Amino acid sequence: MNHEFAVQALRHMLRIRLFEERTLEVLMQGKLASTMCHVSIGQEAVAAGVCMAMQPQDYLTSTHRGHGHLIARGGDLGRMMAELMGKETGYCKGRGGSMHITDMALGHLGANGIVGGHIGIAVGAGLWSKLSANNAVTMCLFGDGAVTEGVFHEALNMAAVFRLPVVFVCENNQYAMSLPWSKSTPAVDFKTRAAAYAMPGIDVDGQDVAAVYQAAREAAERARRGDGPTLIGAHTYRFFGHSRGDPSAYRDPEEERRWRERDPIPLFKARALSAGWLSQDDMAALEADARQAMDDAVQFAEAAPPARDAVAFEDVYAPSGAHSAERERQHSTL
Ligand SMILES: Cc1ncc(C[n+]2csc(CCOP(=O)(O)OP(=O)(O)O)c2C)c(N)n1
Repeated sequence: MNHEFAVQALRHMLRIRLFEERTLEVLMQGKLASTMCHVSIGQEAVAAGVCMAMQPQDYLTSTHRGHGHLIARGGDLGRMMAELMGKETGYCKGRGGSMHITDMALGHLGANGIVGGHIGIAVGAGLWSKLSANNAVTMCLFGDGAVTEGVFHEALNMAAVFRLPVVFVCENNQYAMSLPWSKSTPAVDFKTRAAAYAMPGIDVDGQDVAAVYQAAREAAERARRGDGPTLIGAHTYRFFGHSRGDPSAYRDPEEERRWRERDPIPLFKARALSAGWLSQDDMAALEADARQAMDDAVQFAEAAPPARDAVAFEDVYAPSGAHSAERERQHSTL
């Protein structure tokens, strides 16, 4: 923990927070292509801590609430905002929207609207890493709702049996839509759950970016050494409703107040200041820089042409030649 770490951690968290606040603003202005948009405000420390533990060659799989994961991985804010606005210059040429953003150049294998769907994809990536010895670890982020899906069990089981380099991170924000975590599963911590798969489990304070980073880094090092997967439960809270239009009437206002008191950004600022990692000036500069980046992103997106109907069916299938050439290459590597 030092100045460099603090700059990166705060930079990521501020960018996630401001990007999502701007997203809600442009949504209210009717500028998004779809009203389907899930923000992770309150959960920024998980995305930042996990992605900071990654190396350039690593992979990441993400969820319907995934803006923060890509931002912390270094995603392009302009292309993200353009995607949300349904513009030609967006990550998926404006055809995917918030829940399908992918950036293969960053090893980001895609956000996924199917709860738990990408846990299987992460295991596939982990298997590829093991077979090709590419020294990559896959960070697999999912919500607490995914823990009760069948694929969670199948994926952890297979990753454990093959000792795959995958780090499973449950971003436990306490609710799957309106279903509280306490009502969806018995009160078992992640350390105990992981023991059923003979892998280490870590329960961590998801509002503490340094703690998340340490847990993710330890797990990534273990995976890279060839010692197999780890399950991390990062306990956090979404400050807003499930998606736009959800006033969270099912939540106790007192519970919301308690969690908002543990907002990861002010918590980290106070710690960084008292430890001497950051000065007030450093923090003001980071905030100004993030605000400018949001203005640039919105401007880039607004200036772009809308997605074209004519390309709606492009990129759905790989060209047959390219597909078989790639398969041949992979088979020869195996
Ligand atoms: C397989 C599947 N079942 C149901 C849904 C509908 N759905 C969308 S988000 C969601 C809740 C997911 O909760 P969680 O995994 O905890 O993530 P969070 O929204 O809290 O980030 C549900 C049930 C879906 N998209 N996919």
